[in-house]
Amino acid sequence: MALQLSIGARVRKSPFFEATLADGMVSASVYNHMYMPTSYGDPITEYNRVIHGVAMWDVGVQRQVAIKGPDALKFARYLTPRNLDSLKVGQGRYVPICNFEGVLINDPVLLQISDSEVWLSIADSDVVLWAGGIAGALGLNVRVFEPDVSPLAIQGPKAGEVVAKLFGDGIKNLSYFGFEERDLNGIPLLIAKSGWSKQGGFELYLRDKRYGSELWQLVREAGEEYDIGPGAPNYVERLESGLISYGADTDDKINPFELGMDKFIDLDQNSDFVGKKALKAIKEGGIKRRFVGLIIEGPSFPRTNESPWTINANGEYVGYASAAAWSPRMTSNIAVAMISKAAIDSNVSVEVATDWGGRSAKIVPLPIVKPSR
Ligand code: THG
Repeated sequence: MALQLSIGARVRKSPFFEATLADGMVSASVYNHMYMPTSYGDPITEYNRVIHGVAMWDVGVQRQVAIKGPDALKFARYLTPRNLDSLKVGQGRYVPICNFEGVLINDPVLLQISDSEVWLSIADSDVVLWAGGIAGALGLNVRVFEPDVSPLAIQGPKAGEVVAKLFGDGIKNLSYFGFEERDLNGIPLLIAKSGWSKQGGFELYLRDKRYGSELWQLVREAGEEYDIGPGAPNYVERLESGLISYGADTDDKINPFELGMDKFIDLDQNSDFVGKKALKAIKEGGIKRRFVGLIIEGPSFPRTNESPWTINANGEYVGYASAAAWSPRMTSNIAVAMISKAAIDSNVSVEVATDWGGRSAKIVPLPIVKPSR
C-alpha cells in the first residue's frame, strides 16, 4: 500500500530523534502523539540482538505523568487496582489503570520517586488528562504534569555489561523495576532495571532533553564491544513473551481479567480505587474471552499485520488476533489473540483470516516461549 501518513507539528519528536535518524531509522509509528522508531531496516539482526546480544531503543514515547504533592501516594493508590502497600522510594510496579466501568485504559510502570512524588511511565493513552481531571475534581493536593523525561532502553542478555561499564557493577544489583538516580558526564538520569522484553535489561530515563544525542552516543560507544545496535520495542519478541501492547491488543471494552492481569489486582484491599465496584462485578460474573497465544500453520508471513485479523471456529466468530509474525524461536507463525472462553475451553482448532488467506491455528497459553530466566 502506497498510502503515507501526513505528519505535522502535532507529532512530536523524542530528544533521541536526531540520533536515531543519523543511526538509520527507516520506519516509525505514532505513540503518545510522538514518532516511535520501529525499524532500522534489518528486522532479523534487530531481533537477534535482543535475544542473544544487546540493543538500544528510543522509547521516549513512554511519557511520564508526574504526580507531585502531599497527596501523591494516596492519589496513586486511588488510580490503580494494584495494592501499593509495600511500595518504597526507588521501586517500581506494573500497574493497570481502569476507568469506572472496569475497562483497562492504560498499563504503566509506576515509579516512586520520593514520599511526595510518583511517575507513571505510560502506554499509549492520555493519562495526564485522566489523572489531572480526577485530582482536580477530588480537590487533592497534587500537581499532575508531564516532566522533561525520556527513557532509552538497553535490552538483551548483554545489557547488564553495557550499563555496568557506564555506571559500575553495583547497578546490576537493582531489583526488577528498581531504580537509582545517577548522572553520566553531568547528564541527569534515572537508571531502572526494566523494559518491554523478557530478555533482561535497563532503562535510562533522560531528565534533560538537551542531552539526547550525547546520551545516545555514550551508550553506543560503551556497547560497541558487545555489538550493540539500534532497535525498537521488538514486535516478535513481545509476541513470544506475551507482553501486552495497550491499544493494539485491547479494545474499548477490555477488562484486566481478560488480559490475565489478575495478579496485579487486589479487590480486597482497604484502599478505594477507580473501578473497584465494576471490577468486583466483572470478577463475580466471570470473563467470556481471554488473551491467548496462537501457533498458526503455513509458510512464514512476509510482513506483520496492519489490522486485527478475524478468528472463526466452526464458521462462527470467536475473536481477533491483534498481532502476528514469524517466530524464529518457534519456527512457526505466532500471534496474540483475544478469544472466547467457549472456544478456548472446547480445545477446537481455529481459522485465522490472515492477509494471505485463511490459516488454521492452535490456541496456546502465554508466554508462547517460556522465559529462560
Ligand atoms: N517501560 C517503561 N514504561 C513503559 C513500558 C516499559 N510504558 C509503556 C509500556 N511499556 C507499559 N506496558 C508494560 C507492559 C509490560 C511490562 C511493562 C510495561 C512488563 N511486564 C512483565 C510481564 O508482564 O511479565 C513484568 C510484570 C511484573 O511481573 O510485574 O515488564 O516497558 N518504563
